[in-house]
Amino acid sequence: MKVKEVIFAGRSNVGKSTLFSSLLKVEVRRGKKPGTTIKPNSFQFGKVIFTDLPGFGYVSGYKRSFSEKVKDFVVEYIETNARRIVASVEVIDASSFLEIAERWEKRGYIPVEIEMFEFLNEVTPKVFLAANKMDKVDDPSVLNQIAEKLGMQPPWENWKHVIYPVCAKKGEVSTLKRDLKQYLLSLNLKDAAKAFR
Ligand SMILES: Nc1nc2c(ncn2[C@@H]2O[C@H](COP(=O)(O)OP(=O)(O)OP(=O)(O)O)[C@@H](O)[C@H]2O)c(=O)[nH]1
Ligand SMILES: [Mg+2]
Repeated sequence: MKVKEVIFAGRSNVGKSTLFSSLLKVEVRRGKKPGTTIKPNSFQFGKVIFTDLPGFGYVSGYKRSFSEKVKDFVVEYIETNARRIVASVEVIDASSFLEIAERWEKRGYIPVEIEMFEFLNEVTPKVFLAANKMDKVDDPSVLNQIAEKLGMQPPWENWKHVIYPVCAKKGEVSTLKRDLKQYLLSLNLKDAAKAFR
């Protein structure tokens, strides 16, 4: 059987690397500043490669043209590896997603994470949306609003198999871990399921 891949993608500083490390038995660099992950971090368990991608969007200390390059790189990486990618995890920062999305929409742009969500749904067979930093969310309607922004009809609970509230920093990732594992098992990727903490 050929090798398969699971990718983690999302805007810079949303906690992709933190989530990656709290789900899997690996340690990748996490950072206080956006732009910590510059190159993809890939780890192979059994027949599955798990890849933590660099974050697109604003990167501290770099020009805008740099973040565009990172986005192009991420898109190209996904397109190049599309045939072996069995799932993608798009990570968002649930505490700032709506504000950033609305700011972009006001300027007449499609927010980059919405664009990415649509792209991932087109190119990869299964998308898990990890709504991270839930410890910073007070408003209980945020998940409904996020669902709506991404084109899903609230209540978000109807999309429990798509939207996973998590707090990577505290290791509160159980539903996402369970379903990602289960999904890989359903593809008969038993070794890969051992990659999880
Ligand atoms: N409050 C809170 N902070 C978090 C959580 N998860 C990650 N962080 C913080 O978010 C910051 C960025 O984390 P990273 O995991 O490096 O983020 P990243 O998305 O990999 O960033 P890039 O590699 O720059 O794209 C760090 O300061 C983390 O401690 C969370 O669940 N809650
Ligand atoms: Mg990172």
